[in-house]
Parts: sequence; structure tokens; C-alpha cells
Amino acid sequence: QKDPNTDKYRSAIVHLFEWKFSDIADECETFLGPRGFAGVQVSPVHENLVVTCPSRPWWERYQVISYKIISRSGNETAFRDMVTRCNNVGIRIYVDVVFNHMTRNQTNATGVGGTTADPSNKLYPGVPYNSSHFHSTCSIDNYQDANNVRNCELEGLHDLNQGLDYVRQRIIKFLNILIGAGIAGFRVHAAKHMLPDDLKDIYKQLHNLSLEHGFDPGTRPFFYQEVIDLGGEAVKSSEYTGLGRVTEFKYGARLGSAFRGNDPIKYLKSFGEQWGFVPDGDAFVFVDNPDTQRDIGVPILTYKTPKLYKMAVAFMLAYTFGYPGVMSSFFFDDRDQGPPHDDNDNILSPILYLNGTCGNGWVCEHRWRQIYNMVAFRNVVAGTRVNDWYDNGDKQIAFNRDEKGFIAFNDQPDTDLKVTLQLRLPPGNYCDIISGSKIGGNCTGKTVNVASDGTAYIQILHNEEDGVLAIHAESKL
Ligand code: ARE
Ligand code: CA
Repeated sequence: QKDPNTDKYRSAIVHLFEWKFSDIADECETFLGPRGFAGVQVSPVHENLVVTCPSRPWWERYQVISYKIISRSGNETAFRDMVTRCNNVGIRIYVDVVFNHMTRNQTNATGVGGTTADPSNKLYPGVPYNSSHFHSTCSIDNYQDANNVRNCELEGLHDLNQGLDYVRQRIIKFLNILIGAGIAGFRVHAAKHMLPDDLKDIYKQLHNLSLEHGFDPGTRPFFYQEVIDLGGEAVKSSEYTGLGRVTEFKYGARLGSAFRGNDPIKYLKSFGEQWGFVPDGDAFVFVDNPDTQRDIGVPILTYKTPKLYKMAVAFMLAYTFGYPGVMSSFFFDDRDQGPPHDDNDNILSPILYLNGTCGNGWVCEHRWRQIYNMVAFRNVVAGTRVNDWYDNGDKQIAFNRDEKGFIAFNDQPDTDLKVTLQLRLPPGNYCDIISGSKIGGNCTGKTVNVASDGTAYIQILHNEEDGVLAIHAESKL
């Protein structure tokens, strides 16, 4: 289904990429719950192949050796504890599930939990699977041919045949264990490489979400399916929208391009289906994800270009299209580099500085004030429309969210935004939640005065730290 099953006063799923389960549980309790986030996408939880060359890359977690719950993020006990603790504070958990394929060939293939396999003979005793459960060996080399895309190997990863009931049952059992632990949904990895009909049959056989974990009777899991459809290929996102949401990769690419100035942001007035995206209710949207962060040459924005990145994330959270995912990364220079770890390859916990930001190799974009305050903005304006679009014909824009919120962007590299606009928020003084926060009755950032006639003078200088200004009903002083 397409509803993320979150608490209705919350929004945004943050991807705590490669975080340990125990750290995620702490984060739910101390930060995500209080700040109004809705959920966490965790990295794959199944047992993966230990990749030693290169040493422990982040992507080893996409090479499945068994469906036991054990990974560098923790074991099954830690996983269950995390889900329970997060659910208790209103934060739902979404698991990245990989069942298109197992591993590629590697001699002495061993998993993080000690399970062994013989990939060159397609033998995975940990499940168990043997060669009869896989498609015959061929490489994906023609995206114009749907059969090639679905029945051949992605990067040499042995391709499971979901057309077989035996294979489907192994997958269903794994997914039902996760549902039993209390999760709210799945990010279906490489959905594009599986037949929609096979997925439909798998989804249909899954249990309802756990009553014990506070879901209403009959609640179906949320599915957001990884389908990269940038156009011009045989397999289309629309083949999957009947089953759940799909990851709309065009969204981050076009938003990145706009804020980078390639495409003036005035055009964002119509951002959505008119841009060739899947419909609003079918889209899972994000500015960047672990794959797009690492792709050189595309206009994606990441933590590496912070001013523009924060503007793009603010736009995503302030605007009404798709269900938003917020990325939370670790610092990397090299594409393959895994998460921060000690000498024994144990993942390190983030350290938290007094100002709330992270260290120890973790970026924690979700702890940047400009980002978490925009999650709060989204919660306050929920249910309102985007109205009174303003632009200067170029790279300065603003809009209201009915009488609940207002936001402005200055993406002009050398021009200030200085304009008086008609707002819908009631008259009064408001704290700009980008340059600061409302703490007690005071504002640590800029203040905006909405006059008795509803107009307000808005200013964003071109050389300010941030190119956004946002106020909402609860930031009234
Ligand atoms: C790594 C090495 C490879 C090696 C492989 C096997 O990099 O050189 O052959 O291991 O040992 C991730 C990493 C990969 C990693 C892989 C396995 O990104 O680097 O490979 O894990 O550990 C297509 C798919 C899309 C897929 C991309 C990568 O449609 O689903 O290719 N994305 C997912 C993930 C990745 C993950 C995998 C799949 C594999 O999100 O993180 O890989 O599990 C066009 C097409 C797209 C196509 C894209 C790139 O845009 O439209 O469909 O994406 O080109 O080819
Ligand atoms: Ca496949």
C-alpha cells in the first residue's frame, strides 16, 4: 500500500544509512521522536557477504547470503529492541529488503554471521537455495529489453527466480518475520528487476502489521519500491504504482539541477507530475540517496554543497509532492568507502556535540537545524495547500501554506531578496526557523513581522549562510 502508516502528526522518513540498531533506538528516543520525524529507513538487516576487497564497502550489504537478521548494524535481538523502542516513541521503522538477488561470486564466501555459501555453484545453504532457484547466468546489458533487465544478473549478482513458489515462500517468511518484529513497511530494493506480478503475489501473502506494536487491525505494510526510471527504457515506474509507491529518481535530479541554477527555480511552480514524475500519491521523493550521492556527473545535491542542499531539502519538505525521505550520511571521499569503523571493522557510534550535531565520521544531515526545523514546518502545515506563488521571474521564489506557513528562497548568487509580500499567517512577529529557532519565547535567528494588513517584509541577502527563510504558526513569538 501507499500509506506509510505513520503517526498523523508526523512526517518524513529519515534514512539512517549504515547506523547501528542500538544507535537508531537512542536516536528515536532522544531526537527523532521529540522533533516530529515519522520514521526511519534502516540499512538492509539480512546477513550479507563479508566483502574484503575493497575492505568492507557500504555496498556489501546488498549481497545477500542468508535471511538471518545479522549485519554490521546488529543482530536480531538488537533489531527487535530497536523496533520496539522506536515504535514506543511514535517512530516507525522501514527495512530495505533485498530479494532480487543473492551475492556475486567470491571464493570462501562467508557472511557477517558466519554462514557460508558457494556462489559460483549458486549454493546458499543458509536459506537454502540451489542453482534451480536462480535464473540462468546472463548479464544485464540492455535496458531496452525488459526480460534482460528482470531475468539477468545486475552487476554479477545471482538473480533469484521469484516465479517459483519455493523462492517466494522463502522471501515471504523473511518479510513476515520483520512484520512480526513491528516494522511498518519495506523499501523494496531493485524492484525494477523483478516482475510486478511476482511482487504482487509476494505482497499479498504478507501478514498485517503487528497489533502489539500499535497498528490498527488490518493494516497493510507500506511499500516503496526502488525503480530507477529516468525515461527511455523498457521498464517503467508506472508498472509498479499499483503495488505501492515508487522511488521517483527524476525528483532529486531535477531539484538539484534547479537549485544549482541550471534551471531557474521559478519553474518549480509546477514541480510534480507535469515534470514527467509519477503522480503525487505514488511517489517517494528524496534529494539524494546513497547511490545518487556517489554518482558523479548528475546534478544531485548532497551534504558536500551544504547551502544549496539545505535549500533543496527545505523545498521538498515545504512543498506538496510525494512522501519525503531525508538522507543522513557518513562522510566519504571514495565511492566504496564503508561507514566509520574501528580497527576490528565494528561500526562506530556517532558522537554528539553540545550544539546537537554529530561527529565520528557521521554527517547527520537530519540534525542540521535547517532540516529538522523544516520537518516541524511540514507537520504544522499538514493538510494545507501551496498558494500565492511569488517569483521574480528568475531564482527567487516564495509561497504560503494557507494560514499555517510561509517560505521564501533566494537562489540568486549575487542578488539580495528584499520584497514585501502578502502572507496568510495572522499578524504578529514570527521566528525564522532557518536562521534560528524559537526557544522559550525568543528567536535565535531573524524575525519577520506580519503587519495588520497581512503583508511582511522578507529579506534574504545573497551572502547569508542560508538561502531560505521559513515561518509557521508555531514559530509565532
Ligand atoms: C559492487 C561493485 C560492482 C560489482 C558488484 C558485485 O561496485 O563493480 O560488480 O559489487 O560484486 C550496490 C552498489 C554497487 C555494488 C552492489 C553490490 O551501488 O556498487 O556493486 O551494491 O554490492 C541499476 C539498477 C538499480 C541499482 C543500480 C546500481 O536498476 O536497482 O543499477 N541500484 C541498486 C542499489 C545499489 C546496489 C544495487 C542495486 C545492487 O540501490 O546500491 O548496488 O544490489 C540506469 C538504469 C538503472 C541502473 C543505472 C545504473 O540509470 O536506468 O536501472 O540502475 O543505470 O546502472
Ligand atoms: Ca531479477
